[in-house]
Amino acid sequence: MRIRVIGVPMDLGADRRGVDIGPSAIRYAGLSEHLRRLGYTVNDIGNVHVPQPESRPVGNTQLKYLEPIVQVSEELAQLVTEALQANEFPLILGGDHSIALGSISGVARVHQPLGVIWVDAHTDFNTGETTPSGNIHGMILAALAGLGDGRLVEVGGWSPKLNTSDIVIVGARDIDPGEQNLLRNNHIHVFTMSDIDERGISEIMHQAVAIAGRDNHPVHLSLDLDALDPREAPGVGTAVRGGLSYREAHLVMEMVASTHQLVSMDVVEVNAILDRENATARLAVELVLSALGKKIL
Ligand code: HAR
Ligand code: MN
Ligand code: MN
Ligand code: MN
Repeated sequence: MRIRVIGVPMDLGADRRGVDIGPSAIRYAGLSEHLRRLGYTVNDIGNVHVPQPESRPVGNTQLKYLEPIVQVSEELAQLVTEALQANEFPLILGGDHSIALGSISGVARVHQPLGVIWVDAHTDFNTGETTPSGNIHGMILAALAGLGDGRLVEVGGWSPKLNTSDIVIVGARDIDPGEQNLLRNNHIHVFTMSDIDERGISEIMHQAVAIAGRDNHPVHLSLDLDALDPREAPGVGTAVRGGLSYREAHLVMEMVASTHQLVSMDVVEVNAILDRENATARLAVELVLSALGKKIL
């Protein structure tokens, strides 16, 4: 099995610099070597070009850097589709979570319907109307479901990329009021940290993979490192207390792997400036390995 690594040094979707060096930090943590040791052939094609925020106008403050984000998304979608057509597993390294617009659009062009497991402290289900920040990384899952500004929704030239019934969010604990309404009205499956505390991560993940992967559908995994507790993952821009433990996060990955339905993955929001000794990037590598089949025994 071959893996195609695609770096996206994107920080236009978030407020903080530092996620733009996420791809380098994850590579420096030994991603390719570890994947090879697991038996994969790795084809790292380098980074997509992303403009520096200082070189571009912010534009509409409800949809900051919309234009360059759409531009990068189109390019990334194309690269991801090409990887799948070449029979390689796309592993996309962020960058902020806005990169999932391009990555998932590229996968959904090939695999339809596509299930998505979105592991995140946030639900990223805002639109230009509900956003408290104007940061597009908080709107991506809604855009993929066909909600929000037309230019985000129409990336790749069609919409929606995902059925609302094929989306599962795991680890949520920070949801904005407008986002809550959208999630409820669209019947999105959200497993919050309270659900995980009450019922345990194993039961939650049995349900999550059953929903996203029903009828043997292909599944994309989008891993936002801020899903983990900040004690485990200090290098993220929007840390929220009370997240997944180290082992819970690994079990999430292991249970996704055991479906054998995973077709693509992105790893996002590693902020190398805020990190401590690259701990969050190293954790990201470990979690990727678990998602791609590494077992303890
Ligand atoms: N909900 C907030 C907003 O829309 C913050 C969400 C973005 N943070 C992330 N995404 N890291 O998961 O601005
Ligand atoms: Mn996110
Ligand atoms: Mn998040
Ligand atoms: Mn089917």
